[in-house]
Amino acid sequence: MKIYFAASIRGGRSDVKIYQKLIDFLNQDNQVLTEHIGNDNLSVTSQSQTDDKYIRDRDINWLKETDLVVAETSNPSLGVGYELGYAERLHKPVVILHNSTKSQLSAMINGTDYFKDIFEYQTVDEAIEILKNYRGIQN
Ligand code: 6IA
Repeated sequence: MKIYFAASIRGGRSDVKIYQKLIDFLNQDNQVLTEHIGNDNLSVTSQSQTDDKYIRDRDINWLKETDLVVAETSNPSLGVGYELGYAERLHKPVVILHNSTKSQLSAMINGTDYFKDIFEYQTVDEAIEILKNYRGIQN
């Protein structure tokens, strides 16, 4: 299945190693459309607004074609919040992984009935276990 993995980019890259491990796990039996999120060298500096428009439109097209959205929300990110709202509008299944020792999940996400699969985790192994047990993911 196609998976749209969403996580912080300009919101901050301190958890990139965690994103990498989650993407590697998901990619074993699925196709992660947004592998670049786990790339340690991804530049977060804007080139131009045209580039940003290209990125935004490409990401929304991937969101439209995906079977599932997996969002890591521990590092707050405007882009991830936007993607989650868009995924709700498209009625895409969404799994949210959150470590609340790092931040408190926004009320706008936690308080949205559509997001019923919000999972708390602390270690990457725990997060992978959650994904393994999620009925909508092939493994
Ligand atoms: O507000 P943020 O940058 O933290 O938003 C992160 C979310 O928006 C991710 O889940 C991505 O799907 C999407 N996103 C934001 N920037 C990019 C990007 N280019 N490439 C792909 N998806 C992105 C990053 C380089 C750019 C900052 C020059």
